[in-house]
Amino acid sequence: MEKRVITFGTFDLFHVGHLRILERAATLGSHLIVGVSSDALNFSKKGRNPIYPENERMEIVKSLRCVNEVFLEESLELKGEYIKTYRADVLTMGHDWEGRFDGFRSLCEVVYFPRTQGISTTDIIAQVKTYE
Ligand code: C2G
Repeated sequence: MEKRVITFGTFDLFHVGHLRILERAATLGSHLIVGVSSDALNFSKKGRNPIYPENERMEIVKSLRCVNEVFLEESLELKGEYIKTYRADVLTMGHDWEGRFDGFRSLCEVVYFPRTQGISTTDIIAQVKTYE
C-alpha cells in the first residue's frame, strides 16, 4: 500500500543538507510530498525574502528523484490542513523543529531527523559576503 510522507521547508540556496533530509524523508514511505515555504511566509518570519524566489525553489525540489510532489506552504498555521489535504501518513522534519509538531500525532506519524552539521543557507550567505 502507498505510504505518503510530507515535509516542509524553504530550501533556499539548495545544498547537501537539504538533499540528505529529503532522501531520508523518502525512505519513510513510497510517496514524498514537499511543502515549500512561500516568499511571503519567509518575509513574515525573517523580514527578508529568500534569495531564490518560490517558483524556482519549487522547481528545484520538484526535480529531485526522491520527491514526488511539491506545493506552496503559505502559512505555518495550516500544517494540519496540509496533512489532511495531501493524506499524509507521516510528517517529518529536521531536529531544529523537535517537539514542535508532536500535536499532529493524532493525524499521522511524526518523525524528526538530525540536521547535517556544518552547512546552512545562513552560513553560505555569510561566507559569500566575505568574498571580493
Ligand atoms: N536541514 C538539514 N540540515 C541542514 C539544513 C537544513 O537537515 N544543514 C533541514 C531542516 O531541518 C529542514 C529542511 O532541511 O527540515 C529545510 O530547511 P529550511 O529550508 O531551513 O526550512 P525551514 O525554514 O526550517 O522551514 O514549516 C516549516 C517552514 O517551512 C520552515
